[in-house]
Amino acid sequence: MYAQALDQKDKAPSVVEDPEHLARFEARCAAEEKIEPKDWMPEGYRRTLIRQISQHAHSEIIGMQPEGNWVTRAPSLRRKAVLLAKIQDEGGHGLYLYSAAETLGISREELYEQLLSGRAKYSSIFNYPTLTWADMGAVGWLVDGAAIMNQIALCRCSYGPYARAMIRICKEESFHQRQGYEIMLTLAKGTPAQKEMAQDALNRWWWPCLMMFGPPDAVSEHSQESMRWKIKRFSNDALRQKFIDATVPQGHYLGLTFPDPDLKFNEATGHWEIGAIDWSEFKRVLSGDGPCNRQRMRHRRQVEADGAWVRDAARAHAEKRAAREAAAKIAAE
Ligand code: BYC
Repeated sequence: MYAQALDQKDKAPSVVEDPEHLARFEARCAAEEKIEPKDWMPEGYRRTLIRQISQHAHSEIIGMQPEGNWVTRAPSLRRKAVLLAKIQDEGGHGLYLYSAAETLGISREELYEQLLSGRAKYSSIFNYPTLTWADMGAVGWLVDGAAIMNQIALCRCSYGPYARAMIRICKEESFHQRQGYEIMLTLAKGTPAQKEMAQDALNRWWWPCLMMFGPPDAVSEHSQESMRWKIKRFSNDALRQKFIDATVPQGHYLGLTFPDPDLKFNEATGHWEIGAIDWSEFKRVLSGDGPCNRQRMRHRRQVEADGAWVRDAARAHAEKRAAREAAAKIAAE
């Protein structure tokens, strides 16, 4: 079912690893040791990390777009300042993550190229539109809420630079989640029209947020290996369930309902149970046919082209400076 969604990636030939190195590496992962950039690592581990960290970085950068849509229309100066700060945080997260990916031996230019050519993915969630101000609440509460659920576990990832980047990112994400919930709370306790706007946002964002955690465990291609290598600590379904259990009571506290007639609490297991997720929608979004995929990439390419002169100027300045320093060194000798 998912094969089609996966066919764009680089299927690099598998590398035969030295069994002694491999055994030592696996033992280090099992012993919860952090793997650092200069340590030996199997090619598959390196590739998996580049794939995941870069997908994560691209998500942060593309994720600025749906929120950027509301900067000029935020309902007050305070809301605008908070939203701007949040979007800047996302940009910062993208930069830490690109730096973490670079420690694995891939250049920033190559990472950008993979995004712009469509070879690298970014999170499915950012291909949905932000139609009303309540979407800023729903994105913070649900999208950042789902992100934290996934990322708290990544703070214990076996790869040191990724794990360390995640610690700071999670602190900021938790502020983002709270600001989103506070917007929802204000709307839910506001006029009937405001409450309706909050309900409509929850209706549209709920299912796509559940898809953020990735395909069901039974078809998750990378989970098993990533969990053995301690890159992932929990399976996609386990994190999805944690998110559902944490979020449903928050929605009920707002006085809102979830767009799922099958949602029910199972007293025996202590978990909320949901109806069937429409995985054909997830597959469609991943294959480039979501509501905003084309718009997001068009905008990203335009921004890249618009910024070319800045990169050229910075490069020319660095070259001039290096030449000046080299000349000064020769003169001093
Ligand atoms: N969207 O074997 P699986 C944020 C792909 S940013 C798109 O389970 P894995 C925020 C997956 O890549 C949130 N693609 O994969 C920013 C793979 O395809 P490839 C982003 C998805 O890697 C701004 C295939 O499906 N967070 O929070 O073991 C504002 C099979 O999946 C998705 C991260 O990136 C998806 N939702 O597990 C607000 C966290 N799900 O690569 C908020 C780091 C799956 O083989 N990433 N795919 O072509 C991860 O934890 C893991 O990569 C995933 C997937 C759980 C997402």
